[in-house]
Amino acid sequence: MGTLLALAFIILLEVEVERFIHLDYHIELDNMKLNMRMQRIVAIVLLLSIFSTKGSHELQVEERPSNRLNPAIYDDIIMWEDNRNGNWDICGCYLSTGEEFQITTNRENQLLPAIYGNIVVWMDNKNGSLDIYGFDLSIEEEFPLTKNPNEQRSPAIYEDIVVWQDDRDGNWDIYGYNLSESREFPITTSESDQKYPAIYDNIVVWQDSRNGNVDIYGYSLSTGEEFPITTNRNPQHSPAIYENIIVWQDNRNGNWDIYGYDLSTSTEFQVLML
Ligand SMILES: [Ca+2]
Ligand SMILES: [Ca+2]
Ligand SMILES: [Ca+2]
Repeated sequence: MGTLLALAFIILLEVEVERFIHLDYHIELDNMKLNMRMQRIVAIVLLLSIFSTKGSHELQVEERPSNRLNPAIYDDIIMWEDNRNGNWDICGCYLSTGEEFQITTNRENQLLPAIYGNIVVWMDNKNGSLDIYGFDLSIEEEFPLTKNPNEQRSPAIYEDIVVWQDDRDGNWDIYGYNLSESREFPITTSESDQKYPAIYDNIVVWQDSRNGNVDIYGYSLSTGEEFPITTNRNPQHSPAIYENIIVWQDNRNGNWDIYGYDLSTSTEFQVLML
């Protein structure tokens, strides 16, 4: 930086010296040379200002590290929530290249991303109550799934179905959205709270307190039927599902264990270390 400034100063001096020496000779030719020198000086000063601005910007980023929470992954893409701009946004990167990108810039908070294929969904506070929004990575376009004035949280996605927990009726229910039909539909509106949905193929599962304690329930998108997975009177929380297996955390033994249920054999089991 200092060297470049010195260079600009030297060129400026050269111009003044030439102006003095050639004052009475070849005035037109010298004026042309002087103009060219002046243009060089302007170009150097402009470059200096650009490098100076870029340098200070990079310094600010280094001085304020951001937090990255709640990752989700599909294929080569990892998504997370990121507060690098002083509020929570949805960011991601390609695992193979490390190239990062940001899909929301709204100053309110965007949180809890989930991803399937080219579609990223999250909960979004831009309208003053948490809503569910989506982003199509293939066309770089954002779209709302629900802007209901009550709260919607915890989205999950499988193929073209998005599910979430929804407070529009004064208690938590599970709602869904069919992306290919642009259609919202209720999955359960049972009284008391249904929360933390997960989805695989045509099965949606969640934690459900309709029996006065928290249980695990499920719903088949193909038959439209709801079914209990466990109604044990102790608490069962936070289900996850892959193929025919549902797993959750279970307090039936007085501490939190992991239990599971096999949909193909209708059997419950405890996940134990062998
Ligand atoms: Ca934001
Ligand atoms: Ca809302
Ligand atoms: Ca409910």
